[in-house]
Amino acid sequence: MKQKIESLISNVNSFIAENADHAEQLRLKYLGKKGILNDLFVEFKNVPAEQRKEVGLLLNDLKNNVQDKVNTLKEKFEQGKSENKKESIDLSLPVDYKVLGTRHPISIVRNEIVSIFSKIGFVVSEGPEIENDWHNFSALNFPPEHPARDMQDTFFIEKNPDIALRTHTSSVQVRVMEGSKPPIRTISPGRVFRNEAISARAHCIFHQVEGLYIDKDVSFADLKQTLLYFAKEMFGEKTQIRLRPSYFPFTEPSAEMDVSCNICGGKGCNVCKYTGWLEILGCGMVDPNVLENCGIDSKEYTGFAFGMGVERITMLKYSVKDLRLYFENDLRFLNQFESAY
Ligand code: 2NM
Repeated sequence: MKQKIESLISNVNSFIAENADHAEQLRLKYLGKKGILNDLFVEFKNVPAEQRKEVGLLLNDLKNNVQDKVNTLKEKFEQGKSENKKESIDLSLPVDYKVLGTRHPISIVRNEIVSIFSKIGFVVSEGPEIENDWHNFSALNFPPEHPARDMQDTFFIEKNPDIALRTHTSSVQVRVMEGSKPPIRTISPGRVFRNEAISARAHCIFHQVEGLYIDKDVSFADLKQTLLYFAKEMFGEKTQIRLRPSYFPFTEPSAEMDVSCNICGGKGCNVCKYTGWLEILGCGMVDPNVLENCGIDSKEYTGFAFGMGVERITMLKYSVKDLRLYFENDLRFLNQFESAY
């Protein structure tokens, strides 16, 4: 037993701990309820009388050594901890700052358009990007032979002539009209798809925001005032608008809206091609056929609608010269945009 205790003492003295847990493990191993020392004290009862004194002293040595070792180790690790703490609030250390991403310019402008119309009671509606012929064309008064229905202009799914990628977000508004009663005041932002060759000015995927307002006695004057409010909010208080007659299958009468060029202030520059005006959206009074197709009584209700391309407005707002930049995800381009939106 004497030898056993001596070897344990030397184990304890050479014990190495890497952290406070190790020190605690040492304590439990020797001083715990089921620890080595308890076992040894039980064994001690059988030690012959002439050895008791010597073994007893050794046992006490072992106990004290363990106790001392554990105390010193714990003290050491405690101290280490508080030294670490001091370091963690070292105010002279350089900041480990994270580089924040920026919002995509298309999202910034889309959010801004939505927010301008939200302020006058338009609520956002969304719908599927894969649409059937009814919601994308027929309900919107497109005649059966309209060129937009051609494979060359529209992406059809699996050559199924009934299912295609939506070519405008008016399809969302057909769904809104079918599913609710006037008054309707809604705005539909979203991606649309057209089978076009990609260039600096055209892309097969782009973003639209379309608006729709239906109620009793909605007039062209309401349309004009709403769009004037939008133009001033978007391009500045001094902005003027003009409407030119146009044609869309789903509106009658139809118009295209220009805003005064805010780059040259209307004097003429290369952005407005020396006209002083920039075309930004299409609009009109919803054709009574469209209202009827969607289950709205065209004798009781009238409405106006408009649609704009987010890429084009973003180009004007940020002088972006090539549409392809929006899709390339080049950080040198994207990092130039910062916004609260
Ligand atoms: C435009 C131009 C004119 C339009 C029409 C509709 C609907 F669903 F109410 F018939 N939504 N959007 C519309 C009208 C869109 O985009 C150039």
